[in-house]
Amino acid sequence: MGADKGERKKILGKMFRLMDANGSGEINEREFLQLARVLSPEADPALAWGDMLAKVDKDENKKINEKEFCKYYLDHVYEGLDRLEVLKSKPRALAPPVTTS
Ligand SMILES: [Ca+2]
Ligand SMILES: [Ca+2]
Repeated sequence: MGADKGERKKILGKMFRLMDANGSGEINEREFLQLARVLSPEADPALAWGDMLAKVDKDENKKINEKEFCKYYLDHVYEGLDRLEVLKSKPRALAPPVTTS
């Protein structure tokens, strides 16, 4: 992976905004579950969210803000980003299902 830390931070910021579907500045459980269904349909999203909170939610308010998100992924993980990168090319994967009414 050739990206330096500044570049990674930029990518993480984009990821975060992508995950933060309603633009509130925090990722809540609902936003995460929506994303988890797209990224890992085979995994248990509720478990994944618990795991995410345990690792990333430093102030334990059950939401992930950009600072928590970037810090964790800069310090600990990068592998997952390849999967998240997919969303940049398929942003519609995140859109809520179309309701016909
Ligand atoms: Ca949000
Ligand atoms: Ca938090």
